[in-house]
Amino acid sequence: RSVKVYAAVDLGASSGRVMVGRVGPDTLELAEAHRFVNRPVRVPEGLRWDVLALYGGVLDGLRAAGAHCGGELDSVGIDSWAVDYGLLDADGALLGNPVHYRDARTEGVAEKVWASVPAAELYAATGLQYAPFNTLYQLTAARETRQLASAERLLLIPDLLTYWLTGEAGTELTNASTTQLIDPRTRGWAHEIARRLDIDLGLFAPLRRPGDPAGVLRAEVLEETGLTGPVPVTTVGSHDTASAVAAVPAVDERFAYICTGTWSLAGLELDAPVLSEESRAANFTNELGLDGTVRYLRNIMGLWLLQECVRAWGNPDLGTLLRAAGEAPGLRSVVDAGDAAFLAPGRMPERIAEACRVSGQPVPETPGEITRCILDSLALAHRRAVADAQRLAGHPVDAVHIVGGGTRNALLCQLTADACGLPVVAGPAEAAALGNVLVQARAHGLVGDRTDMRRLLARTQPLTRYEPSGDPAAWRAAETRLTEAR
Ligand code: LFR
Repeated sequence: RSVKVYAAVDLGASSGRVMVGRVGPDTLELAEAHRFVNRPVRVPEGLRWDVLALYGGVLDGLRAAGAHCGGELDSVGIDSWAVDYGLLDADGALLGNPVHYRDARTEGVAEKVWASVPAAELYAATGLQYAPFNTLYQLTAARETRQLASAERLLLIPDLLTYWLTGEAGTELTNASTTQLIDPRTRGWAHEIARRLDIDLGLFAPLRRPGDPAGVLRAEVLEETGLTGPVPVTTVGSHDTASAVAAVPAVDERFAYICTGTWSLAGLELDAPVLSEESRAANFTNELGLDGTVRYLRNIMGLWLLQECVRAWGNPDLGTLLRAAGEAPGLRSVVDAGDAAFLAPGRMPERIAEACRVSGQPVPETPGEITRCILDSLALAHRRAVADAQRLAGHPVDAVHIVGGGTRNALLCQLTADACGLPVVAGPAEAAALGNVLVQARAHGLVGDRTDMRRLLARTQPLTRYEPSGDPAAWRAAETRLTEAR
């Protein structure tokens, strides 16, 4: 067959999906085989992922994917959000439900870590922006627990699911780079940091890289999904953002990207990390991408702000809400969409109103006004990240690519073009799944290097272009207002 069929398992914070990708020399088609909710559960000990439900969704999805190709899948790849993990005992059994990165256990932990390794030293060695949920802080928070004491293995979420599917344990590098235990210069473990923080790197399985084989589906999995074996599992950029960046359809190197979804991850693809003190102060991260590239980016709260409001409002129609936001006056009030104060779930409309009140701005009242405040604030955060990244890395850009779920939000794309003063190319929406599929196809010799992958995307995927419009002075003024309010 000149066209091969790959299944991409792509797990997001609110839903999981299994997509079927068909790839050939001039073909790149993606179809959704199965989508399921990912609902974190609050139990007395805290906020947890329902990882068995996720695995069940993956199996259902693989069965559905098989229905697209007569049970003959050429390979499977898995990506998910970053930083979280499951612990296994010596028998390989899962010890408890993986803790959600929004769980409160990491509150106040950073100060303890920095008492052993000062924040500046930590940045110079790992290149990761401060986020309370980085695995390093989670492991420090868990230090005294019996669960960690009895653990023999730590598997990041996509690695855990791969282990259940194949029986083989590994640690995928792009996702490992979000633990804050990897040195972005050597692309290997940061042994000295781990030693000083008393973190046992022996818990991690050996590193593997996108494109490496990760085993074959176990006989029981074949039986349960009706697939015809052998079905290889291929290591992809298992951090969803790494897969999404791989699927940015850029035609040259002068681009910035914004991966939009629950988060906005805005930045550049570089050959080497930027580890300056200025970069640390600007809270930029150096995660790893395909082929040893560096994803130099900032985490911005993203559409989480809107998702949480929509949940609080009882799930009104999104189209109607966005129309109301489009009609509401622009740049009336803005909040800092990078502020960790918005990390935890709950009471989001009130928290946004409060942030406007304390910074002396008009308080948005209707859902339309609050939505406009969120989208203006996100666009402003995108503007700052794109400008700061160019300056700090000395890497100028001519265009901003928006990929991921936010590409479906035309108002957000236009506001981002206006705020950045640059053309925005929006699409593909399913970037993580496409990056996942393309890395599998590349491992099987169907596409060439990263540039070939991007060319194939640019040729085959529908993209929308937004030209900057509006008043640049209004965005400058809003930025000043926000800086002064901090
Ligand atoms: C996006 C993402 C971000 C990561 C956050 C938490 O889905 O993977 O890149 O910072 O989730 O894991």
